[in-house]
Amino acid sequence: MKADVILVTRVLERTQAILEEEFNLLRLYEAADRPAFLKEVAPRARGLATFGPAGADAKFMDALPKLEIISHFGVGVDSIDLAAAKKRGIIVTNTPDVLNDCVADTAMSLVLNVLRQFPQSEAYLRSGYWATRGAYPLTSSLGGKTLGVLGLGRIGEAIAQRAQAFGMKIRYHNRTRKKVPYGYDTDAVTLARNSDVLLVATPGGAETSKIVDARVLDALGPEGYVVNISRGSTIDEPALLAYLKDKRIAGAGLDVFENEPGINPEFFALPNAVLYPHVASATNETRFAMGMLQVDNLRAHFAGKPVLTRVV
Ligand code: NAP
Ligand code: 8YV
Repeated sequence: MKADVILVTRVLERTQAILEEEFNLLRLYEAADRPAFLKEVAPRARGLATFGPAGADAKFMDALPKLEIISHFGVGVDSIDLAAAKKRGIIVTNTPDVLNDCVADTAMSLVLNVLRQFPQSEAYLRSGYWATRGAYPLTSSLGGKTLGVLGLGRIGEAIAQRAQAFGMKIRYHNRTRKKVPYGYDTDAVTLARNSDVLLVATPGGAETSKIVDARVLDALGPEGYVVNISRGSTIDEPALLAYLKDKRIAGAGLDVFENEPGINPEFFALPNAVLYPHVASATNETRFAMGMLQVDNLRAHFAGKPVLTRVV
């Protein structure tokens, strides 16, 4: 008997084919009437496959009394009510590690692009200004600068390794100090004060909400840069916009925003911001690996084995 698993959105073709083959797939994304769909599948839905921001709140879980497992696509589980899942004894899994390299590559490209202004200099060339206005203005080097990693976890460590290869010095702040050869700061403000580039790689959610606020941006100062690959919720966005406009910080490189994908249009007008549409893990290879880990967690659970990457 195939287990009944709700899928919240269509996934990569190869992963979708595997899910179709191995599970009795209940396609929530095809339902015109979502509450009616959930009511109909409630007596048999034992699994839920969630994707990024399309997670599961307590109300969603309450509608599914037979739910045993939520297998999430993505390492960040801030879109899932973990406390509600724990209370119900629902297993939650995520997709860590397989995306570290791609996310760290993306983070380094943001550091490079925001300091060296490569996107802006290319736009300058494409506008024909090279011939009419002369050379593009000088920018900032990476070598010798300090990268402060706020959230030195799996991804933060992969970023630190890459930044060292670019000649950067590393500092970090976590709640728990680690055995690593990097300077430790006891809070985000001190880390920002000691860094040229503040790289945010914490999880999202209530614990880290606006962990980068005006005080942290003040500590970073007019020569400092902020790069965010965590979640939009970790930065006080109105404060960031004001600091970028007034040049109270030098620049920002952002892969994540509040209200994605309908981000605040004020970002579009900022010459000192490099903006990506949440693409840090978005390669075919990595997204397939993430999908397979999501599938493997469902496979393990319904085979009566321990899941591979349990969160709660
Ligand atoms: P991880 O291994 O759990 O690392 C998170 C780090 O943040 C830990 O070192 C943790 O240390 C620290 N941290 C947690 N809460 C903190 C707080 N309140 N203050 C200071 N530090 C805190 O997670 P990961 O696999 O590296 O992933 C990190 C996050 O990156 C994900 O949760 C996700 O939101 C984001 N992400 C984004 C993309 C993207 O596409 N842009 C892709 C993948 C992941 P302590 O517990 O000791 O504090
Ligand atoms: C994905 C992510 O873009 O893993 C995460 O936490 O943010 C990214 O890898 C996301 O899960 C899909 O929207």
